[in-house]
Amino acid sequence: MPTTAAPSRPPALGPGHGDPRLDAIRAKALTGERLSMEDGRVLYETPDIWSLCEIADEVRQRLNPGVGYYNINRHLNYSNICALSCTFCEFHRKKGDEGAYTRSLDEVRAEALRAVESGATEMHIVGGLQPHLPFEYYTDMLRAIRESAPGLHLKAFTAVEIVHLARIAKVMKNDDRKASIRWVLERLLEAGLGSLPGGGAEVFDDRVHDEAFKGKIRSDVWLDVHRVAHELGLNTNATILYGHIEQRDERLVHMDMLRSAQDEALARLGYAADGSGAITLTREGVRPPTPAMNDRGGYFQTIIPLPFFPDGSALERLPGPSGIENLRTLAVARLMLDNFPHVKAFWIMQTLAMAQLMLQSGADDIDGTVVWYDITKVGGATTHQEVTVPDLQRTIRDAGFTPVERDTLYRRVTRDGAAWRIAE
Ligand code: V47
Repeated sequence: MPTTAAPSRPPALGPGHGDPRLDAIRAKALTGERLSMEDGRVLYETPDIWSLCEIADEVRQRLNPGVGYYNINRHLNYSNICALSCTFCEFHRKKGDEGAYTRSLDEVRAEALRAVESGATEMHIVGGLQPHLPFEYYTDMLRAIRESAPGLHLKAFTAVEIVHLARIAKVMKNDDRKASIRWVLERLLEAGLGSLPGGGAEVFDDRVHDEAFKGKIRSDVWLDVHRVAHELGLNTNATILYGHIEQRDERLVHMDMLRSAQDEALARLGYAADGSGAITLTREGVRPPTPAMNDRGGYFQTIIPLPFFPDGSALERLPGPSGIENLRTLAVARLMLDNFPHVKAFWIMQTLAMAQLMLQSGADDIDGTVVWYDITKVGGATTHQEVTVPDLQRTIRDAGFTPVERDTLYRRVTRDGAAWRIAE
């Protein structure tokens, strides 16, 4: 049953009409005490959306005071041919379908050069589970980009694709899944992989999985891919795709599973846990991980809540989440994921206007200049999705924050036109 259009929900309270239940939650969040699932339910139920956003902002200001991050990036979708047919996805095609494509290495190289000319620091590379390509296509693709554009950070392949690669390379062993994943990641690393994007997580729940994305990897496998990446020193991101057939409680379970996995990653980097095993970054004196602090990475950088777009998918009958639900979910994610350094309001899916409100409600990042985003197309299939750097900067400044260009690993970038370097 969709959770996004519940008519019985109480109206939001205006400013000054506080929900007293939020006082205790505020105190916990600001002293670095982990919020419980019950706290999460209160955050989802409260009509006092203003206080919720304010508390999320207080936490965000502690972790990332005063700044709004953006980056200059390019998306490369190397193929939309996919062995799966997930009901929520409008991107996938079968070989021979109208509009099906797979990029050649020459096309990939040309795209990388265009990215460099436009000053991009990152290429975000994802595609369908293409059943007709050999494993070498992927390593050759990374090498081709690295050779033509050595400075570009390659954020590539969701956990779902990594498992697909283990299968097409015929190294997938069900009795030692992590070893198979490591085999793939080591080869991709050697070819130039810089980090993993957060896609493919959807909602970590078997019921939702079987109804909406059967055939995709389940939560345990998705988390294993990110665990192995962290063990190898790679940073990764995480997503949650909400507003379709899942319940709000299932979203909270998803967030809880992510923060447990981040506890493991931070413990490996030397962070001390409290008595319950939790490592919160909001405790007094704790500094969020940054590449400058650690010799190596190996943790989740950011959570990206993705609102479901029904149009063109097999779930077109669903309404999709409302603006308030989007704002609420982002604020809840900031508060529940107390060990994630960053929260991203992905403007392509949220819109720039909504991203401004989100910057004031827990988000510290709005993603990048993008150019072409093929997975969901706000405004129709022909929309060229690009904003200029001044657009992004104005969006952030108008929301009350200092725009800061970052690279993929959240290091500050200084630039002179298309030439850039990491700030000291
Ligand atoms: O995994 C698919 C989602 C994801 C729909 O890591 C949909 O920095 C909404 O993961 N409506 C891909 N969402 C996007 C993604 C991402 C985006 C930006 C930054 C980063 C990062 C990661 O898009 C998929 C899936 O969860 N998706 N179909 C849809 N109809």
